[in-house]
Amino acid sequence: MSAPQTSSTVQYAAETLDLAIKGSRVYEREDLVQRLTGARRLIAEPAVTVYVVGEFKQGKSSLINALLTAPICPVDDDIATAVPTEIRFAAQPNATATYQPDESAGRSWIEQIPISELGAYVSEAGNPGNARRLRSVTVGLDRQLLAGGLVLVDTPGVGGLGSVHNTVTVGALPEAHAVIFVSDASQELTAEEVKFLRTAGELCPRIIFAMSKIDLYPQWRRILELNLGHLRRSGASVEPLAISSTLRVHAAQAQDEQLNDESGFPALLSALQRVLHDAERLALQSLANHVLSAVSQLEGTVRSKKAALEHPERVAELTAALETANERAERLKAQSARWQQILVDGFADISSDVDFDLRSRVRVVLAEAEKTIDDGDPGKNWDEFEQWLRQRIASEAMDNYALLVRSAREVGARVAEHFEIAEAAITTPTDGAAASEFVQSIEVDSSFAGERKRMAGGMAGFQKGYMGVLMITMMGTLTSLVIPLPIGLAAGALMGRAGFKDERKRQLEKCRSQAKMSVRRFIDEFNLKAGKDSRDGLRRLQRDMRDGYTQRAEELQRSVNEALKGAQEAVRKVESDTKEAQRLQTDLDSLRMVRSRATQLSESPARQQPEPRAGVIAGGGGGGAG
Ligand SMILES: Nc1nc2c(ncn2[C@@H]2O[C@H](COP(=O)(O)OP(=O)(O)O)[C@@H](O)[C@H]2O)c(=O)[nH]1
Ligand SMILES: [Mg+2]
Repeated sequence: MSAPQTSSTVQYAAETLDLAIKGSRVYEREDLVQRLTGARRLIAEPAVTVYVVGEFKQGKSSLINALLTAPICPVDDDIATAVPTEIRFAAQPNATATYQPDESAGRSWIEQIPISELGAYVSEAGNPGNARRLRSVTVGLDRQLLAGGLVLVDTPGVGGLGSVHNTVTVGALPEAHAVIFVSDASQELTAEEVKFLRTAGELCPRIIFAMSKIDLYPQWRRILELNLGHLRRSGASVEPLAISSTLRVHAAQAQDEQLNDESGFPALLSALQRVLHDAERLALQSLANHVLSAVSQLEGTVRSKKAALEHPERVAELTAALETANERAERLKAQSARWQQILVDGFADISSDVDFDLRSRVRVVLAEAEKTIDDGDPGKNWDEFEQWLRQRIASEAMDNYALLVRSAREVGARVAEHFEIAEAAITTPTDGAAASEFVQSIEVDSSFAGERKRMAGGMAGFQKGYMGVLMITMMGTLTSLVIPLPIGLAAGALMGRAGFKDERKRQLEKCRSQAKMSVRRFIDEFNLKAGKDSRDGLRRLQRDMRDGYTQRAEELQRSVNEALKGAQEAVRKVESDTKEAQRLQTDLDSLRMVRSRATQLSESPARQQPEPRAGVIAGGGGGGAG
């Protein structure tokens, strides 16, 4: 549901978009109308997603409740969150549960649930082991904090960061705007947490580290100091904060401003405001680029019409220049275009790199696993071993996924770069006859191609199109695979050692080789499925990028053709209608006005969000990270 807050900048952007759509309609450019209409989503339904992650019991759910000053997410010593819970704005409070797709039906389904019964759905106590087979729960609340489009996601964190459950969260990170990583002040960050933070930083642009429960641990400043050292050494880039959800709740009850400052929440709220602010700025820039692109194309048509009308004697020259541009646009669409080659080769490379990386990682785990089996007794510590193996594999899979995302982004940026160079050559033909004053007169403002923020073109589309599908299916793989328990030695061991030494040894060897066999089966299966998942994901991604750019190339060609048609028609009108020339000039003036509005939008800082108020306690302000 869309948020009720509309700032004047967003209003201005919406009006600018409407003007551009109107212009495209006048020139019967349904393709541009469609693109611009689609771009409205950027401002109409802002969703700024922030994942709250961390090991289990660190205070993630409490943090969300304290942010909202409402007991939404179940918290208790024994209640753990079992299902990702999404909290977003809704004028009418409501909650819905999304179920995992049915084996037979193959589609996920949704059910309304009473907010008061949330615990029965999202908590480990109410829904043990996620027996209800929920995929996620969404809660809509009419809180001011959420009104700007902020979506908070409470995650399970069951079974550790590198766990199978957590892969669902990891898969979603490339689409998240920020992550709040929660770890309490009872001890330093573990090696696993530091590793997670580093990898998460590769997947998501902004990581906030909230060290929690500072009310409970008087030595929290020292722990924070140590943690900052660990993070510096690991090269993880995070914003550290120290918070206490308990103090925040007390502060809200007592309306105590000073206590609220002590809770560290004002600093957390302003960090969130910055996330919202950046997201809005990116959305406005992206919207402005769409408008600029459409305006440039329309201007090309209008200018060539006008030029032909005013200088009929030089139409041949103009036509020749436009025909060259047309050929270029045709080539840009062809499979032999440079950007297409980069896309195809780039993705082929990623596919083999990612595959190789995964295999190497898994081989290391396999060697570790076999050594563990050789050194121990699989019959005795199989449960722990199994859990260790799953964690190791899931953790390696996460790093492998980070490699995939990083490489795909790099190829995406290179494709965008080459496409834009070619695009600029079409909109500003420069060679041969094209250097004439005619071409000057039809030249669209080339500053557009140069100025454009690359991220807002190719990358924004890429990020949107990218779903964390890989990891979700991977999770299916990992949970469905049951390592068969080897016939234990427990009974034999109970018989005592004396007299049975050889027999015991023989049985132990047998057990070890069975254990190794089942580990290999597990790993083979994992390799097979994970390999297929990443290949499928990459294929989808590549197709989306190819389709997106092909569409842009077609648009461009259509623009050049319209310009060509316009020039030819204009010259047929022998009367050299001054009225027509005037009308075209008016159109050009309108387009220039839309252009300047869009330029202004892409340059202006986004609106200042009104400070969120929780009770009477204002967000914003300093304090917190001592
Ligand atoms: N003293 C104190 N306890 C907290 C704080 N935040 C969370 N807790 C407690 O820590 C436990 C785990 O909290 P929870 O939010 O469920 O953790 P999660 O598993 O990470 O979501 C609960 O017993 C909370 O009451 C805090 O700021 N101060
Ligand atoms: Mg929780």
